[in-house]
Amino acid sequence: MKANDMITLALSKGRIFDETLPLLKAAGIEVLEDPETSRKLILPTNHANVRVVLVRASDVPTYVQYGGADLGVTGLDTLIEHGGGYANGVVAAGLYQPLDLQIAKCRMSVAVRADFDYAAQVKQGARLKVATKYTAIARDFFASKGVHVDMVKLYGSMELAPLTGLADAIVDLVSTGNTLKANHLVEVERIMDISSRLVVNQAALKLKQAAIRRIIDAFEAALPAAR
Ligand code: PRT
Ligand code: MG
Repeated sequence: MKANDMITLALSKGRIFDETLPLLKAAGIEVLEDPETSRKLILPTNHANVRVVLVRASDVPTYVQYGGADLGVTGLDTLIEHGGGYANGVVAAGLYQPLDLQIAKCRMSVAVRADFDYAAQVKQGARLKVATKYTAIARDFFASKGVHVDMVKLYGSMELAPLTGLADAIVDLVSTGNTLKANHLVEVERIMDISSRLVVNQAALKLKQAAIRRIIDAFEAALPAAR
């Protein structure tokens, strides 16, 4: 088989891998190794010409944009941050976004300590100290509201920032709300709903049209809206 017949799909371990498996199955593709037990970063499938590469969630758009993978599955949050914000729409050159896969759903929200009067601070025009991993989304959101912010970039455990005085507010993903609750934080604004998207390298789509189309079509047919 020629190397350029190979289809490479980039996934991250955890919820994205787990929730993409049923879609792959609908496309007749089965991953032959379990990423939780295997140390391999390239996983074979039951199709000799389809393989899965495991990358960090935030690296999926990069792999697909630059052709390290033909397709990938990534959260809208990660996709927007990769594109530098949503003020100009969700764009990244060479990245085709054919499908909302409706998996790994959550929302991007603003949260504060239960004893912090967010509404009053915003109304007074106070400068807010905001801690987040999602600086582009947070910047665009507060700019659209005309709220001035000092941004503190964090890489994890955002919930700790308001509890330690590092920030007034956080911008983070919320699913059940249990993490906020456990840390005495309350959600004060919902910025956007988040789900995972299929992303495709535009050049690969042209070169491997038939094989990639087959996967996109099978994923699409397996989505809840199509049923
Ligand atoms: O974890 P790592 O640093 O390796 O990377 P990552 O966090 O980018 O990857 P991963 O696998 O954790 O998340 C991948 C994608 O899943 C994200 O980009 C989102 O699009 C989506 N997703 C869906 C979530 C959640 N739900 C979610 N609840 N990502 C993270 N969370 C976290 C959230 O940040 C918070 O800490 O879970 C906590 C809140 O959950 P609840 O249920 O307590 O509200
Ligand atoms: Mg995570």
